[in-house]
Amino acid sequence: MTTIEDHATDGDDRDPLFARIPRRDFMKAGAAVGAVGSLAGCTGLLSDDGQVSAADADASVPPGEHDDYYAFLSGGHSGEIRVYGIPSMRQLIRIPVFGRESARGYGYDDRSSQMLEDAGGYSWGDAHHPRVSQTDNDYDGRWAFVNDKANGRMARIDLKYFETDAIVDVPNQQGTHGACCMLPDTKYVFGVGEFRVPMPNDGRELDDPDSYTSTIAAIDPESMNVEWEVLVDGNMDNGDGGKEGRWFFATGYNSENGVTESEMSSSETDWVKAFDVPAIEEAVEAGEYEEVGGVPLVDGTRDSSLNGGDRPIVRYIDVAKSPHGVSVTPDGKYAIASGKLDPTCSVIDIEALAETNDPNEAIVGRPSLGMGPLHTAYDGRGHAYTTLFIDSQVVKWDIEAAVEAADESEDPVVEKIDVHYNPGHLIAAESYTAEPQGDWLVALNKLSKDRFLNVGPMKPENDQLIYIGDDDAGMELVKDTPAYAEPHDASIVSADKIQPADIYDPEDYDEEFVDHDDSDIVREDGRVHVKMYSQRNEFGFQDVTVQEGDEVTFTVTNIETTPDLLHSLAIPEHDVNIKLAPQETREVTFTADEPGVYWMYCAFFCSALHLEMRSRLLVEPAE
Ligand code: K7E
Ligand code: CUA
Repeated sequence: MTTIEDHATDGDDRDPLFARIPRRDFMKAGAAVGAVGSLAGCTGLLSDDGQVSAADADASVPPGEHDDYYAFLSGGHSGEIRVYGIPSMRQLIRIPVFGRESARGYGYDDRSSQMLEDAGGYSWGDAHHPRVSQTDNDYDGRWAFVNDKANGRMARIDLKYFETDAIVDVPNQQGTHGACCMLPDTKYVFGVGEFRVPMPNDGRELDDPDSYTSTIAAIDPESMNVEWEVLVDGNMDNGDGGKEGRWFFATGYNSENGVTESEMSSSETDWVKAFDVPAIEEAVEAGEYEEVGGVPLVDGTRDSSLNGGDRPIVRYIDVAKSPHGVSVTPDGKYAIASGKLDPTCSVIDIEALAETNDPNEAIVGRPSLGMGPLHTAYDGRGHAYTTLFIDSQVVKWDIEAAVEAADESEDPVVEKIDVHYNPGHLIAAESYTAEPQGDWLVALNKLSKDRFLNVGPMKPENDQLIYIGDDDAGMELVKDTPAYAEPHDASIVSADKIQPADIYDPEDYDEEFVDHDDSDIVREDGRVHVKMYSQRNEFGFQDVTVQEGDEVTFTVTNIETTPDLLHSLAIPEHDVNIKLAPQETREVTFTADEPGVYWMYCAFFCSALHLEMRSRLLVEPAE
């Protein structure tokens, strides 16, 4: 872990070039400068006053060195997750989730294409909120989850292999927007329904918006089954779970039940809904639900009898106009909802919520921060960092000062920094856990405008790295990183908390491992099953002959045990392309409908004889 705390002081006999670099990072920064020669003026590491910026130097991550953190960024309507190293901001890999992706063969082999098919068969999704599973309020490195706002789905990414291994199509939800884990131990993954629609949405009722509904869904992280849902008034937007296993919070911007923009933004207040999860579980246990879409649906509307007694299952908290993000502070004390159309954030005292009958009494602070507050992250030192979409800034503020402020003349704002431009989310290292690291923050800016070379009318977005580790020196903008549309949210996880595998374990998948001696071709009633291994530089069969019209299945294993030695099976003109990492087996099924010769080849450049690694598929004309 690299942090910057103890800045060098006077009497230091080091080269003045490094005077601002903390002692224990001196070697690393020295290496960074050394790597590009001694002309520090050319390195980009000098600040205006001729000093090396400590944060700059520390963020350089020289060639061959590793980052301190993994960052999982959503890809928005690209339907994927991107993995960055922090602080280098290097993109390490992409993980396709809701759409096919040919480099990985995702959506091409039978297993992954069946998964996409079973989840609705859509070719894209809108991935917003990647959240990593936690145990005891800390990242456990097992899974990441991400929502699909476009089609009401939730996906799971297995962090052993950095690949999507489950997608659930959430019943009764059209747009699953907010996503997050029930903490401390990821008992559920919550999907937060945004678009209100008729239930059932089968055309019998179209134009009665008051009867449209939205729900939150509690999904079991192991089985990915939807355990229960709660019906609410108004819509919902973002969500976050408390740290103690009781509360879940969701913002909503359409308490008006409107369908036009002006209807949706007419009311001066909307709600944060606080879900009392154990109370909901008791209601489910007691059978107090209706089964809709195959899942227990609990009535959490304001008029519901379940909201009448001492222990309402959903508390409706009035907050200013159309709030957007909500996140719980690392100590679990507050849920902070951002105003979006109002310059304030609402600070909700979670303990007070449990003790009062009037949920509005739980609002203990309402700092005025600037225009367009959207999302808030934490450094673990009592500060909140909120994006200001309209002001194009990140504002750092003191949480307890905002709570103690007797009136609005007491300003909890510590500092503002310009970002470029129009930030949506921001994320600080481990901000979603009980112990944020407090060093790096990334602002996910929607517009880059002129920050990069012009690439035409569709500009990249701009993910900016900001150093927040020095409260005296203030926030420091360190890096611009162009991003393809469209990162929304991210999770930043210490590198040592994730232990990806180097090669596959055949125990982890159902396909039959095909070793040297297992190569086989089984023919039966117009079906051909080819089992073959792959290794440098050959497939198990030099030729495979089938009949026109045969349904052909290839089961192929990469029997290599050397990490990073991938093969693939690509078949021209059959839309076949499966990726085979070491010890991985995949199956692909297709119809051989055009007679001819097809060179099956390996698409990963695996050795000097890679080009020769090809076999023939011979399709004989039908008689
Ligand atoms: Cu603000 Cu989906 Cu979290 Cu986008 S949401 S920015
Ligand atoms: Cu195997 Cu190229």
